Amino acid sequence: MNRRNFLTGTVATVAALAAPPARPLPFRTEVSLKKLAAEKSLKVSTAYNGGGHFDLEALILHHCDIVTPENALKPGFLAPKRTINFAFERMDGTASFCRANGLRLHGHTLYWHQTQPAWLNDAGNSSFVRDYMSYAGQVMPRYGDLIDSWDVINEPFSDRKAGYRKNPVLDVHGDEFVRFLFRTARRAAPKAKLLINDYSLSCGAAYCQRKRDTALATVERLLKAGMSIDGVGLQAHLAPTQPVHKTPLSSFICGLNDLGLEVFITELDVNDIELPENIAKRDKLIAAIYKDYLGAVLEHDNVKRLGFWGLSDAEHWIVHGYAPFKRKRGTPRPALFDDRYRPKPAFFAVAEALNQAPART
Ligand code: 9MR
Repeated sequence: MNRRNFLTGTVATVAALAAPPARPLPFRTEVSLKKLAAEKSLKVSTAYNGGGHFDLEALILHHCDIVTPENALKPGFLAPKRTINFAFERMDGTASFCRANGLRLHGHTLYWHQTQPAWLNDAGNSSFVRDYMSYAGQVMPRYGDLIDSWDVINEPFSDRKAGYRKNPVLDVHGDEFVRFLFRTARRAAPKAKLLINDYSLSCGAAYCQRKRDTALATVERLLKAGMSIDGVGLQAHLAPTQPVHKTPLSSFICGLNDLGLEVFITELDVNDIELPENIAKRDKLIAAIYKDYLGAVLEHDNVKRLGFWGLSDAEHWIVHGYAPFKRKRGTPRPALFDDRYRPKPAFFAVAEALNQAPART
């Protein structure tokens, strides 16, 4: 082999390593959500719980740019007790899958009251600040080459009153705690976009309006106090019982834009509670909910990412996990693909919404 052949061979080998062969999809389709989204300057993400699901990974590669570890980056998962041996195995597996296939990561989450371990949830503890900084310093840089963004704090706002939810740190230390978390995150993940992420921001009911008002007022106050925040994550766990109200949702997104903030749809899915049992009818109604929602959000230039909380019914929290409300008869069908990874009307509705979205900058 001469030098030229050797070099060409090396380049080909490196290229082969960098771009593994496409995986066969469990069904045939040319439509790729990430390609449609790219035409509108949007990225597509999905939650994935890791564990090497071959068919699901093929779907993720075909449709997504970014993976959100569904559970593996939660403090309660990584370090349920004070320890120096964090449970990195599941997350390392997901990171390898992303690294090998050119996918990026969305970090979820640095703080979430619901699964927070006690040792990272007591601001009265004299080692709390040191513990949190050390936790962030161990976890965030480990995936720094892959991370695009972090939910620095997840679900901080109350469902019952204006302001933060009642819990051991937020209720007592409020802004001070949030500013500490963002400072810590900025230090440990300097290249990542840093977000506040929350739910119940899309509906027309009074409690959704209160949360939107609280979110907007809070980020404005934090920005004025000098906190460095890049955007807000809209979870978008939708349900026919909490219909999306386009006008207030749009003015919320515009309000965030006026503050210079980006918006990330982070956890889109549809809970089919109270929809008919007949699958064809149900799927059509689910698809319409996806389409209506995207019709409301995609026209805004500051919406930068379309994120699903799982692509398939085969591994979906509403089907298999704990969901606070769930249909009584018939298995839920919340995702774009069914439990055999076949596209459902919701998938085609999302593709159509992306096609119809106005050109964006
Ligand atoms: O989908 C996640 C499920 O597998 C977990 O059991 C649960 C508790 O850790 O969290 C679910 O994900 C939630 C996300 O982290 C925050 N927003 C609401 C999501 C659905 O409950």
